[in-house]
Amino acid sequence: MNRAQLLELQQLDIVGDIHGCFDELLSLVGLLGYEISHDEGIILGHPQGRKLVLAGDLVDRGPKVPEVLNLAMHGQQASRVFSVVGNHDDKLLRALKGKELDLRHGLRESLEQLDTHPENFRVEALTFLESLPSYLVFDAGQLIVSHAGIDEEFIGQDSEKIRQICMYGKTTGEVDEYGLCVRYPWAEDYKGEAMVVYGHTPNSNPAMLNNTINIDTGCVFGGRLTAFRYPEKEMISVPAHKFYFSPPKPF
Ligand SMILES: [Mn+2]
Repeated sequence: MNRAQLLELQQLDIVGDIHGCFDELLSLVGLLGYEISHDEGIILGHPQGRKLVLAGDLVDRGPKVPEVLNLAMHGQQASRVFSVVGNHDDKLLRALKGKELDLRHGLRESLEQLDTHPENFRVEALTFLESLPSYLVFDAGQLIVSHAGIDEEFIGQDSEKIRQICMYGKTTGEVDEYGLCVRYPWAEDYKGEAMVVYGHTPNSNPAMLNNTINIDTGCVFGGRLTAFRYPEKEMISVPAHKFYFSPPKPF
């Protein structure tokens, strides 16, 4: 396994698509019992040693992308926060490397916010985004966190193709009435023993199916930011402080 990482951790709080919603993230981790330095915007620890896992799409669309990146980067260095790559994180990485990309769907907001930060912060952000694994495996293989989900056959492996599926998911080849590629409902086919926690597609409520759970509740679109607590399998969420960005389609 190269960019998929195996960790023996067992007490986790997994948070879906943050998209720059830093204030909601701080409220949520506060409710989860983490000790926070509000001045520095970082997590100092958890009394029970719990770890925070960010399920990708940390950036784009929302108001405080650099703050979310700072918390994730600091947390990674301190082994308190673990993150997987999402399609938006990958796109921002490519933009920071100088690639000309479509600035719609929130990339413009990320770049504008990062522009107000010193050059060394952008370099640190680039290095961090580049380091993100395709997916993470926890609890001796019983729990997988992957931004857009993962097929059972790919668990334990990694490749460029698998990384793309973890970030973007698969599509059916059809286009819906909003002009968007129809996402393949991979969870309907999932029969694995490992629980898969993912995001990528916003829902009004967390969606559980076949030992998978989608915890993207569309915070940046005025929904909620949700954490899935493992192994308790409980959910806790906070409402978005405002409607930050129009969703590509209603959810
Ligand atoms: Mn996504």
